[in-house]
Amino acid sequence: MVGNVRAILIALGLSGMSACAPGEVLLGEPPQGYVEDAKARVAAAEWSKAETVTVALSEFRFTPQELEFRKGAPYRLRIENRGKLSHTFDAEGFFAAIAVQKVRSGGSETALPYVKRLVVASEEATDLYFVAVTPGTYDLECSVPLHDTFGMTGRIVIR
Ligand SMILES: [Cu+2]
Repeated sequence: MVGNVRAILIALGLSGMSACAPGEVLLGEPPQGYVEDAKARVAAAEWSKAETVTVALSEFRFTPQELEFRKGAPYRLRIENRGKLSHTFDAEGFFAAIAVQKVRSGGSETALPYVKRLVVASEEATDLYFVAVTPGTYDLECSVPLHDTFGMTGRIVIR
């Protein structure tokens, strides 16, 4: 991996845990179960009104542990790793329930990606710009081995 790639997107359709740079995420057709008209929803949203929500990753918790979003509203979710270790923001059900405008990390941006998991290195941050689409309650966890056992789990609600 290139040293200046600070956060990593892992796209659906790539094998196993292989990581790739933000520019290599899966684009085009949505994976099964994802929002199919994400592009139109992103285009229709009023991004100047996007609310910023911050979640911190550390050893070994998400702060806050529960995130809540309103259906139809645009957000910038800032995921900050304030810990000493790399952590992931793993919430596939949630990612399938939103329309992503872009992901920004380490100075690079990826437009209209389908995201499965975000990996954030120590003292780095990733911004996820999205519209909340499908109401529901979704599990959040860090998928680094044992981190969930140590308490890195959470919940995301779209109302
Ligand atoms: Cu972790």
